[in-house]
Amino acid sequence: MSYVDEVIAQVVEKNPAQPEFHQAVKEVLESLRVVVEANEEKFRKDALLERLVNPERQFMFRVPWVDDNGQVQVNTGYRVQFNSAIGPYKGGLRLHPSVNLGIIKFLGFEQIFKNSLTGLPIGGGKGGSDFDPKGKSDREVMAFCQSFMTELCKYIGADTDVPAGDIGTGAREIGYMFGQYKRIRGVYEGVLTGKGLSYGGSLARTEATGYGLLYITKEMLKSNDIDIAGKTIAVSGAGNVAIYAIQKAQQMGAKVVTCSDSTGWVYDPDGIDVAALKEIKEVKRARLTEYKNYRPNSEYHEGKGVWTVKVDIALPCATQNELDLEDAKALVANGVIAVCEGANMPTTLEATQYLQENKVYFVPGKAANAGGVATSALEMSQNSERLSWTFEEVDAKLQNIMVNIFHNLDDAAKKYGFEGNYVVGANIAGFEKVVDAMTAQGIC
Ligand code: NDP
Ligand code: 2IT
Repeated sequence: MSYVDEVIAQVVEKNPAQPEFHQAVKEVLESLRVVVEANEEKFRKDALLERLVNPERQFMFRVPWVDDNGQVQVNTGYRVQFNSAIGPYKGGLRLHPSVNLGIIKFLGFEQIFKNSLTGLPIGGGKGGSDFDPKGKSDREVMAFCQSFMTELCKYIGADTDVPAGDIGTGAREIGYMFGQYKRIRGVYEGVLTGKGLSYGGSLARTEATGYGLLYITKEMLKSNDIDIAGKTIAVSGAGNVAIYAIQKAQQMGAKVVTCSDSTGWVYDPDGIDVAALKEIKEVKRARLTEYKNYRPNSEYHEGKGVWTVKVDIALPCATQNELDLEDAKALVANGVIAVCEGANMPTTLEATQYLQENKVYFVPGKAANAGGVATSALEMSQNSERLSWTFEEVDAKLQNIMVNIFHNLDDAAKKYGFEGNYVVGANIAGFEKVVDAMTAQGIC
């Protein structure tokens, strides 16, 4: 059995009931086959792949908090410190009822290669809890966040591990967590990113993931002689990534006709009204059913359906495995040109393969959504020098980073004979720097 197959089999056997983690490992290791085979003897001797797929450290802890009825609730908290070869652990905190160890491990594993692709000195980590912020009062969210940080603060720090937002963790939650960290540890430091602007946050971090997705999408299309202006786009999700992806797509002259949340989706033939979407999701924290009140010409549908709309470009920006083989077939039948992932692993392995076989340009999340964590790293830099850069300065750096990511992965794909396969390109380009750093640092 080849070394890659051996390690994949080990991961499946040793991590039962963690299908998302298996999926992420399979995608990465399959892509690395060509590099691993060229170095098989050395990598095997050094157990390089075994070290790559085993987190350096993982924490699971009890998070008790009191709800508005005086009832004690108990959630589970997680932080997986996956790989610190190229910098302090860096990655978001997901708050969603579906969170479990396997989900956090898949996200932490992806984060290693994503962070490497940014070219910035950040290692891979991820955390979160099965707490559901939806429908909770501000006081309940604060009680949860304070309890969560009371334990988490023992393991993180500006030079060791720097968490940030993800699904369910936005500016409000980061604020409550930062306050509790400062109170317990007694240090004012950049231990979290995505902070508010009044206490060390970076301009453009809120917009960064969505904007970055569009910067790389535009660059990828340009290098294939396609102009993004005038294209029709389907976006899924209606959260942080989706909102700013829609905004930037519109600024680039494209028309985004859909968005979605966990209960339904919107089709707006005139193009999504970003101001309305922001008010519904960021201010009122309401459902998308409200969108029709702002735009009578739009349609609201219960359930799933974004990928059935005829579009040129699809940008999945909600959650993992939200675009399956059936969706990929519908997109291809409707003539889709490109799929670029705003979310982490939103496309199943079968769907990815089908899209690639049908000549759809496909940019994987670890490259396409890296603008968020890249800008988090820029927030860390600003915190370290105790200065704040302008929006234009941060945005210009972000654009530069996304353009470089595209060319690095495009070049890596070409170098190994996989021209146009951006999945292989991203995994190899991300892997090379991590392997270099791991090898230089000896067996650890
Ligand atoms: P938000 O919580 O702001 O928004 C998530 C959106 O996706 C919401 O519209 C939510 O609907 C929908 N959603 C979440 N879970 C599900 C589900 N199980 N089924 C259907 N819809 C769902 O999160 P973000 O926008 O920050 O994150 C979206 C994706 O982007 C995630 O995969 C995240 O890991 C990834 N990402 C985020 C980055 C960031 O900087 N925030 C950076 C890089 C990647 P509802 O409101 O109904 O829950
Ligand atoms: O998946 C991701 O890259 C994020 N949720 C952002 C992580 C970060 O540290 O900004």
